[in-house]
Amino acid sequence: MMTNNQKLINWVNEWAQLCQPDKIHWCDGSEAEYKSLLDGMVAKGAAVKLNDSKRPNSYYFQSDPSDVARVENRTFICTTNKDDAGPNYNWIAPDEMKNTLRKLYNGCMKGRTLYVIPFSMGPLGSKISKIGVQITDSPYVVANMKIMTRMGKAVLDTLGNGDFIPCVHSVGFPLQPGQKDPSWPCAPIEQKYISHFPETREIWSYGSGYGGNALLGKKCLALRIASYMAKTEGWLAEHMLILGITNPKGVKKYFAAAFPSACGKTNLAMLIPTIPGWKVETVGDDIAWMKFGEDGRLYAINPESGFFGVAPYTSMQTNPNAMLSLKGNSIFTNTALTPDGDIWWEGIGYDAPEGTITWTNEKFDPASGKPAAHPNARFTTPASQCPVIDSAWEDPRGVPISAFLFGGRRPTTIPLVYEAFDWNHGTFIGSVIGSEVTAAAIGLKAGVRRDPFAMLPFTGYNMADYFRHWINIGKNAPDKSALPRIYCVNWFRKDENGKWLWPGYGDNIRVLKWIFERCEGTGKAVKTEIGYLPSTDSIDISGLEDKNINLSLLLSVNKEEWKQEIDLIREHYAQFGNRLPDELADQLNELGKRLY
Ligand code: O2Y
Ligand code: MN
Repeated sequence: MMTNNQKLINWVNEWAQLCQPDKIHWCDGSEAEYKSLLDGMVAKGAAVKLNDSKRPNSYYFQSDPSDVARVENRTFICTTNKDDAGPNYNWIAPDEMKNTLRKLYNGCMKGRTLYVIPFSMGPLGSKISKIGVQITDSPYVVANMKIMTRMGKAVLDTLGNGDFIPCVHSVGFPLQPGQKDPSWPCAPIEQKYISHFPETREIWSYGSGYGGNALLGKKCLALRIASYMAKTEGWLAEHMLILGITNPKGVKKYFAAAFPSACGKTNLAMLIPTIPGWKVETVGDDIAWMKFGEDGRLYAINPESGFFGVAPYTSMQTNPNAMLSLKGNSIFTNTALTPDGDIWWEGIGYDAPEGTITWTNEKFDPASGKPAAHPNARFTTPASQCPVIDSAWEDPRGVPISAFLFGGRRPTTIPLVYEAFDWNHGTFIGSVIGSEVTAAAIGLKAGVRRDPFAMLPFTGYNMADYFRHWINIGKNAPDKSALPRIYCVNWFRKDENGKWLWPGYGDNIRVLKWIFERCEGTGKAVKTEIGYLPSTDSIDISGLEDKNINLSLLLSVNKEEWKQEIDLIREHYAQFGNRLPDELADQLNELGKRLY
């Protein structure tokens, strides 16, 4: 045992008694431990070691076809009162959930090893960081946690006799004596439970070995439990990337940005500017924890130490920095495997070599119409390998945030960029972001799918109370003039023929540049009904390949579309009843008055 923390030792022993593993292993976080776990999985046929001359120290996994993504319908917020979970979450009372799960956990680790993973979300020793301890019976989870968090003995040393956030995980597949272990053990969907107890700061996850269901530091701790703690303690735990942007004079600022899925969040975090002299560097690609510093500014850390990114359509064209981060020391899950021992996926930028194996372990037939990689195939890779990782990415004090960006995929209505009038208006903008979906997306109604602050699956409490928390952060800020400015961005506006109006990718620097200049006090803007918009001459389009950029359309406010938007926002707000903060209802009314 590597600790004298009696509370931790007792907790591990209690769970071991219930789960009945064959062995207990306290993870020290060493390279030797990592290698031995992965080599063990290779020996069992659960993993493939990739060709060292192509991708050194990297491994390939195929999950069970029933266990390929976060399972929102099996994710629960277990607060004492149902209303505290609110209208957007599955709720079961804590005692009832614990009774159900104790029965499932009983003997669930038979034939397996219980791994104890001490981990820190955030740099060790930072005032903003939090320590968790996850128990799991999945060596795959241990290996991924080693990349995604600071993990092992050093964490126990920092913890001493202090408090930790307890995280329980099992794949839910006990082994009878002599029973063969499948390469990806997991439980059937109706036995999967990703359960959060925000009031007691506990996570109990059962039945899935995949991503956000199983790497409990990420969505479960760093967003659902942390957002509840942040509300109670007066800070922010957000589903935001963090980037540093430097102008040609060497002045640097940091922005944090929230987007619903499929908006290119990782691409923006690692953007390569198309305007000479500008530089973008990455602090984080998914989560930001922020607290006020002594100077009254909000300081952000990335609580993670790796990227768990979507592989398909990541390429040297769309995101060279992500591709270069994957040069080695990485884990690939549900991509395709090439005959020469490397990985492949749709949109990687070249054809699959003959003999490529799909994520379902079949020979890939491009004519079959079935993809070789699962659309949610993932890479797990150390953030330190990103060629543009920011020099301050592990600064325990965090980085000072100058601007928040909120976005979504909106073919109509929303201009390329606009600035909020003030904090409450910015909170209003965050509370209504979303992406337009077509009816073809299975199980969804066509229209705008709202994903407030991109936190819909991730607040550990009632979304209306989360809005109230954002209003309160502005109200109680030590220096209101030091609060980040708030922007709405939309790279996805189309013309009447359905053609994208904006090139996106590296050209998004042109929008970031305007935001940078606004924060400096130099960027020009016009006041409109919806916020401050750039004057058309203040977006730098010099050197753009496409000379026909229609900036007037990109920056136009179509009043008829906005009147419809108001009706849609009213419907969205209705679900929160009288828990919706008055300040947001007022924002909507004021917008209406400005437009009618
Ligand atoms: O499918 C999963 O389990 C991964 S979910 C995920 C992973 C990395 C970053 N963001 C997300 C997300 O769902 O927002
Ligand atoms: Mn995410």
